[in-house]
Amino acid sequence: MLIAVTREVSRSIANCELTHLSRVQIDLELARLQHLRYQQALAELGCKVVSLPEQPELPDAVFVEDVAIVLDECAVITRPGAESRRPETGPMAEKLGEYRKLVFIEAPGTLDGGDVLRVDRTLYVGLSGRSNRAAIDQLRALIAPDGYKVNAVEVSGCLHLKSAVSQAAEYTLLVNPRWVNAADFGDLECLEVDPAEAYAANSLLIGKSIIYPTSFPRTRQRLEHQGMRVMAVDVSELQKAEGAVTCCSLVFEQPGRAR
Ligand code: CIR
Repeated sequence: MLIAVTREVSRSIANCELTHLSRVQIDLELARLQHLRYQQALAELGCKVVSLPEQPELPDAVFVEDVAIVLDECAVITRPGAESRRPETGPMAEKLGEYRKLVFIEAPGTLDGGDVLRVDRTLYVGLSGRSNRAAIDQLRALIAPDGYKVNAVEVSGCLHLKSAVSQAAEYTLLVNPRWVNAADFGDLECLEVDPAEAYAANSLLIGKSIIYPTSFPRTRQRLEHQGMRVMAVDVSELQKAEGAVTCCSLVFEQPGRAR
């Protein structure tokens, strides 16, 4: 069974971190409604949604992806690059401890889960404004004994690696080639976003379907043309907080699969 851990949208989301976007007004009620629909999409695709309560004082806490990386063998609790986000990790560690052994990224390492793209037993980790080499080295040491490879990837022009590239099918990545070099991903097939839709490279693969924002119709057409099953969700308000679809959940097998 797949578990999807989510967290309700904070009433303080208007004070979220912003790096590449200008602050515009966020409609909190609409953000919550969109988040609910997103969770319904996860449930429709077979996930058991474990929805955690709002953290009112932590504006970005809805973006749970950034505070942990859940593998079959353990959950890595990150040390987010933005200091304002570090208090999000404790409560998530408590929850994930119910499912996995916990390991931790420590100072001077900084790592956001949004910078980690896992394909089978390879983790591509973005060197971004949020994640550094010290954390990548720690991550490698923590999970190499379980047979994982950790590859650092240069990323520029966007917040996280997964703003630039995400998994759209078993061996296919959706990529914005202006922000990341497709050659860094070996033999994986790369489908490019439509050039008019820079932010369109973030899709959430669940089984053989993808949860995907309604705001990128041109790239969606490309995906559907490749035969991919797209479940479109409107996440306009979360996008104003520089969020996307992967960042609002932590999806993992319960229990972890035996190797
Ligand atoms: C931040 O800047 O940390 C949040 N406002 C957005 C985080 C989005 N996370 C993600 O895409 N993994």
